Amino acid sequence: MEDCIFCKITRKEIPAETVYEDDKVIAIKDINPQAPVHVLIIPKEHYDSILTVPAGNCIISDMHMVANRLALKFGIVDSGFRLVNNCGEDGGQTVDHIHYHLLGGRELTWPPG
Ligand code: DGP
Repeated sequence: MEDCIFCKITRKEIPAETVYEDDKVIAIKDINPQAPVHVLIIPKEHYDSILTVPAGNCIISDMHMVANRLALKFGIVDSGFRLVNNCGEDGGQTVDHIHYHLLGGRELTWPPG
C-alpha cells in the first residue's frame, strides 16, 4: 500500500524505533505512548483491519507470539499487560493497517475510555 504509514515504516521509508523484526512482523515503539511499555505489533503484509485477514492465515497467531516475546523482553509478564486491537472508527482505529498495541508497565484501568 503506497500511502500507508505502517507500510512505509515496514519498508524503512520513515523512521521508527524498532524493537523486534522478522520476515513477517515488525514491532515499534508507539509515537504517542500511553504506558511505560507501548509497542505496536504490525504485520509486514498489509491488511486494513482484523476484518480483512483471511480465515486460516497465521499472521494473527504470529503477532500474538511476538507480543509474548516482547512482554518477556520488557519485563511485564509478572505484573501483567494488555494486548489491544482497535477496529474501525468507534473502536478507535486511526491507522488502517492491522496492528496490536502491547501496553504495560503500569496498572491499566477497565473499562477503557
Ligand atoms: P490505532 O489508533 O489503534 O489505529 O493506533 C495507531 C497508533 O499508531 C497510535 O497509537 C499512534 C501510532 N502511530 C501513528 N503514526 C505513527 C508513526 O509514524 N510512528 C509510530 N511509531 N507510531 C505511530
